[in-house]
Amino acid sequence: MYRHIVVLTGAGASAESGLRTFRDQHGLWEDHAIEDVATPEGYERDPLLVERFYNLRWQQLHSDAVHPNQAHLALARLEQEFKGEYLLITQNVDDLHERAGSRRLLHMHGELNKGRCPRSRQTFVLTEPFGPENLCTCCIPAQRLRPHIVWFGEMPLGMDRIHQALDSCDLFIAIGTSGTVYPAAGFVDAANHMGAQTLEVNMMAPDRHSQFQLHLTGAAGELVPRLVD
Ligand code: BJW
Repeated sequence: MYRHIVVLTGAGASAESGLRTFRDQHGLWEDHAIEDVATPEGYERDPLLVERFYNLRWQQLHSDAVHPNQAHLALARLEQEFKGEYLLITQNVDDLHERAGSRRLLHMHGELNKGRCPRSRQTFVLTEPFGPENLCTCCIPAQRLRPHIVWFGEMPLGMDRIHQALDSCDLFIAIGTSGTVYPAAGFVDAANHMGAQTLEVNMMAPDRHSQFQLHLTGAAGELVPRLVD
């Protein structure tokens, strides 16, 4: 029996909730240049363009059409029923894991629902999309909040806690991620190195497929509930 499970989710885990992935056909990077909307330099050049990109996604996330899917619900159930240590690391910036009931989770690439003070790094929950009125309350003069998103070249969040968990896990499961973005793409190597069992759930065989010991091929919404049962 397993004593410590670490789960990593990517955009494929939210695909069946109607949120676009990045690199699949019709993915977000088809319509947007990465260097324009997902780098600090792009934000410096054109903050309004970047805010618009995240505002559209914020609005979609808060539309009536978007709900947690069966994969999110099954992971919340796993967290509740599993007696050992558990950590869900998500690369996703949506809040569908929380809405499904997950609590022991870490958003390593930030959260769509938050803005961050560029000076103090304090975060603020966004109850509406970005605009000039989104100012921090921690500085004088108040600073305009930036998206609480980890862009390319920036340090992902919670890396100490992630490494601690990977160092002692005996099961590592990656769900719906293409394995193209580091450091998340390297977590499977750390888990293998520690002697953990490594399992991938994906619609197809992505970049770091061969690093996993076990593979489940198909839709996360169908496979994750079966895995948890
Ligand atoms: C389904 C499904 C269904 C579909 N069921 N499956 C050269 C070599 C190595 C590294 C680098 C390098 N040059 C630069 C780097 C570093 C860089 C990097 O990795 N670049 C690569 C592109 C080469 N990384 C960084 O800069 C990171 N920071 C960093 O490294 O800091 C230094 C550091 C050093 C040492 C330790 C620690 C840190 C920061 C990365 C920030 C990523 N940010 C983004 C955008 C912001 C968030 C947002 O706007 O939402 O995060 S990029 C984007 O990609 C987003 C995602 O979280 C991330 C991963 O994408 P994901 O989730 O895998 O989605 P897709 O679309 O790629 O894949 C979906 C998958 O689902 C597919 O496989 C489908 O088949 C599958 N799927 N439907 C199951 N129903």
